[in-house]
Parts: sequence; C-alpha cells; structure tokens
Amino acid sequence: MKNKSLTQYLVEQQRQEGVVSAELRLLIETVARACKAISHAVGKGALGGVLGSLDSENVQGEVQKKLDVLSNEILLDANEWGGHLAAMASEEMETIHLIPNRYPKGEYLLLFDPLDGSSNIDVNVSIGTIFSVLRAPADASGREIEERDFLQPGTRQVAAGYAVYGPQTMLVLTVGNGVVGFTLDRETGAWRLTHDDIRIPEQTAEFAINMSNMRHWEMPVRRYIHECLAGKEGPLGKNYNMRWVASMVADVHRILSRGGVFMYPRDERPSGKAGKLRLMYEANPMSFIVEQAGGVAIDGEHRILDIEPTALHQRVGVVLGSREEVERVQRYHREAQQN
Ligand code: P6P
Repeated sequence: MKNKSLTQYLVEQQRQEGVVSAELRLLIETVARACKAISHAVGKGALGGVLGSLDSENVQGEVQKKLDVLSNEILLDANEWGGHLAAMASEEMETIHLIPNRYPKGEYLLLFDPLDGSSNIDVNVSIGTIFSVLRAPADASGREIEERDFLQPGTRQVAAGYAVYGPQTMLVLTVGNGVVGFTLDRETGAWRLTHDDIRIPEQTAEFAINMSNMRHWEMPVRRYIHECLAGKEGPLGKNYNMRWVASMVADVHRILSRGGVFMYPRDERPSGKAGKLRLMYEANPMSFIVEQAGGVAIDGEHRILDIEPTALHQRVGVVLGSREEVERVQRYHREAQQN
C-alpha cells in the first residue's frame, strides 16, 4: 500500500484524535509546502545563484546568507494569506511580522528558524528549517498582536517540526500525539509517511558537542564528556562515539533516528552565559519533538519546555536526547549546585 501523504495523516489526526483543527492542518500543510520550495532552492546550490553571503546581518549579529533571507521570504509569503495565522516570528527578523490587513487573521502564531545551520550551506552539508506553532492568547482577538503574545512556555506549543535538507528531504512533525516522519517524493512532490512512530532509545553511546569550546564549559559538562571519553575503563563502562554536524536539525535528526545526546551548553564566556541556541524557534520545537519521542530536553538543570520566555530571541543552554544520558547530565548539574 502506498505510504500515507501528509494530508491524509493530518486529516486522520483531525478526525480520530481531535488533536488537529482544520486551521492547524492548513497551517502545517502550508509550512510543509514552503519547505518543499526551500528544499528546491537549496538543491540548486551554485546553479541557482543562491550561495554565499549578503552584506547584511540578522538580529543575532550573524552575517546573513542569501538562502537565509530567501527561505525567510518563502515562509512569510506562503503563510500570510491563508487566514490561519495571527502573526509570525523568525530568527531572521528583529520584530514580529503582522498579517497584512488585506488578509484575514487566524488563531495561531508561527515561529521559525527558516534555515538552520547556515555555516553549512556553502559547503554542501545538511541544513534545515525549524518551526513552532502556538495559539494567540484569547485576549489578543480584536487587538494587534504584540511580541509579548509570543512569549509562552514551550509546553503551550500545539505543533512543532523540522525539515532536513540532506540526502533525502524529510519533514519530522509532532502535533502532541507522538512523532512522525515524511520523506519528500521528488517525482510527485508529495510528503510520504515513512516513519510512523519515531522513538529515541533510552540509552546511547554517542554524544554531539562542539569540543572546541571545552575550555569554556561549566564543570558538570566537563565531567560528563570526560567520562564519555574515558570509555569502557571509565565510570560509564562503555566506549562512546562522537558526532558534530553543526546543524542542529541534522544532529537532532540523527538522535531521533538512532539515539544520542546533543549538547550546546551555556558556558563561562560572557557571550555563552545564556547559551547559543534560541529558545523560541530552536530549543522549544526540538524539545517538544524530543519529549514526544520519549527523550528528555533540559537547559542543564531544568526542562526547556517549562522555561517562561522573557524575550523573543533569548538564548538557552541545550542538552537533549536519550533519557538516561540527559538525566545523568542533569544530576551532575544538581550535584554541582549542592557543592
Ligand atoms: P557551532 C547553526 O548555526 C546553529 O545555530 C545550530 O544549528 C548548530 O547546532 C550550532 O549553531 C553550531 O554551532 O558553534 O558549532 O558552529
């Protein structure tokens, strides 16, 4: 039997579980269609004249790649007219993006990192799009949406997902009812359900961290990585492998596929005190997905999804993946607090 399409999966979620509203289904299908267009642009590479950087910087102070801006525009254009959104927010935009008055407004807020892993674009390594869906606050109807309406903890997400532009283009999604994966059928343009119940193994022997930052790490992170490197003779009693793609989407996708722990911890540098990754459109959606797949996601001590945001682009430390490993790192942080 042919693999289910994304639409069929969402209609079934809407019909059987009551988990997905018709508007949310339209939103997810629209984002998925935009990711197809981004995948197409990314796939052209040098032939599409989309590689390289612009002279501009984004709100993060990062040089913008042509594909960063193009991906952002694709997502804005795709989602403005549908009537399912009240507003949008993006890593690439300093302030929120309101729906133009010529279009109807809906009840959802969409946040996204349009192209995560930009440093890998020009060297042909996997990159991706991350998105998160919240409901606009009830008291927002009848007034203009403001940034403060986006500042909701990750537990309030109604959907989250990512597209990974790698050897295959895949869409991984949760609507709060487990995690599923769709592979893009390039011949028909359909997203086909290929992974119908993604689960993260509770144990692993593989960690992902940027080792070049070791001298800046806080003690609990040093302790854990040191124990991993000690291998079979060490306290963890097994040899560990290491991976670091430097695209969160690719590293998280590997962990969803075969287990592992991903770490971008806060560190002792002034620039690292809050961490590098952004809470609202990187850590929260990925944490929702990881938890729905049976994993754990913390900032070092606390559950990421419980964090009360204070700013749209705030950063956070991230440790996520296989339950046993992440809970060990959490234990080390708590022991350090007590000493
Ligand atoms: P570093 C990409 O720029 C990103 O935001 C994440 O996707 C990735 O995990 C991390 O930064 C890589 O950071 O310091 O290793 O280049």
